[in-house]
Amino acid sequence: MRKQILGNQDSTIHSAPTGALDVPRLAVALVSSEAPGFPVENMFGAQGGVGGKRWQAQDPGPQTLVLAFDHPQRITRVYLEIEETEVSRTQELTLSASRDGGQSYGEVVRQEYNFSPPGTTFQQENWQLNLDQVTHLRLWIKPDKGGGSALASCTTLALY
Ligand SMILES: [Ca+2]
Repeated sequence: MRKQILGNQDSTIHSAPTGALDVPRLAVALVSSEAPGFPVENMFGAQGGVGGKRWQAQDPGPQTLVLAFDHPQRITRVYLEIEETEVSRTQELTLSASRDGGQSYGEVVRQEYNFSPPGTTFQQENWQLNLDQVTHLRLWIKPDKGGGSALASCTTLALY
């Protein structure tokens, strides 16, 4: 049974952005760590933008999120938001896709981004892709290339 409690204000928070794949319904998320109050669901809700609810890692260092889809998906665009208001850091990120049930992955995005608060605090990406038959999507984030104790986080990951 799929149900919604109409009196529950949280019920709208986890609905996907308009037009995006409904990731919570289509996939199982495997995440390397999750801080209390910053669950991975916050990446897939409609509430994004500056100050939006986010996922945040429990521990410093590299983190991996794998989305294992119930059925293979076509993905033509990935939209990502990451906010950092406190620490200057160079973040490394890769996005990889598997078409064979997670046995092997091909890298589709590799990127570095410099956060420099208070000037540069909000990363926004819109990657045009052409992926078919995706069984698993893997996001790897190393929050600080310099090896500092920064925490990985992500405000929005929307798939189209
Ligand atoms: Ca969010």
